[in-house]
Amino acid sequence: MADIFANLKQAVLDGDEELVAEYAQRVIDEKIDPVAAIEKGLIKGIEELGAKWKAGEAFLPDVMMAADALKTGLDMLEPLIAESGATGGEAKGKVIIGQVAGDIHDIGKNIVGALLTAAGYKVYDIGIDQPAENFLAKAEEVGAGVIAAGALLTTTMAAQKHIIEYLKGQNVRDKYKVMIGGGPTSQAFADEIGADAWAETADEAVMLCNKLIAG
Ligand code: B12
Repeated sequence: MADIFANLKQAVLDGDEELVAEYAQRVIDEKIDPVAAIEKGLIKGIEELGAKWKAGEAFLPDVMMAADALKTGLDMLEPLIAESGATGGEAKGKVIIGQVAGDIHDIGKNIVGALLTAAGYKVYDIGIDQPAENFLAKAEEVGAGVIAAGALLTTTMAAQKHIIEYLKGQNVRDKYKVMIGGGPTSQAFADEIGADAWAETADEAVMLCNKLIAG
């Protein structure tokens, strides 16, 4: 089992889509835990490459290829995760998730969305580079209770703050719980901008969403 995770990680590091697909298929065929394959395999690969990029040992095209390879694996494994959450009954709640304006990173957001779906939430993913208005428009349309906004750049964190200000300006702040996340964010930042929750990982996002909905 550890082998397949290491292989997935290496295939992401190498930006080898075909190999990632081959190993992801093995995860499916051998009924290996897809969340573990994502967390211990795919994510480890992109994290290691990210560190190399920062150190000047890898370049943007390498990261782009690795991100594409990772997404191939994620696309194959996500349906398994969603299935595991198919409760057949009422959804626990509705969540709008998106990446804020100016930010196109979507791997972390997609994983958070997949785990929330698995946990029984109805997740509406509005995609990347989304202005505050789109978060609110979708939330109003479907009657969501939670708005989750991700930012991976220090420069786009301001857009998370803007979402909260926008909700206030529209007099709907109390209608929604706002959860934020992504690399440069922190609990201190969430407190500063008045977000209801900050999640460091996808697992934590699920736990906090349960709390937000219950509370
Ligand atoms: C892959 C990647 C890319 C890919 C993105 C592909 C894609 N489809 O997502 C590409 C190559 C396109 C890219 C582009 C850029 N990137 Co980039 N990228 C990365 C990298 C290597 C990995 C990010 C990732 O996917 N990690 C794996 C996921 C699973 O982890 P995660 O995102 O942290 O998510 C977890 C948590 O944060 C949390 N979470 C995430 N999102 C959300 C959302 C919510 C709502 C919640 C609750 C939780 C949550 O849960 C997740 C799972 O546990 C990081 C380095 C790093 N170590 O983070 C740099 C990094 C984020 N990128 C960086 C930069 C600078 C850029 C560019 C500006 C580069 C350039 N010069 O063009 C552009 C920006 C484009 C833009 N406008 O957004 C910097 C940001 C620096 C900063 N602090 O501002 C980083 C940190 C690299 C670095 N060390 O310099 N990038």
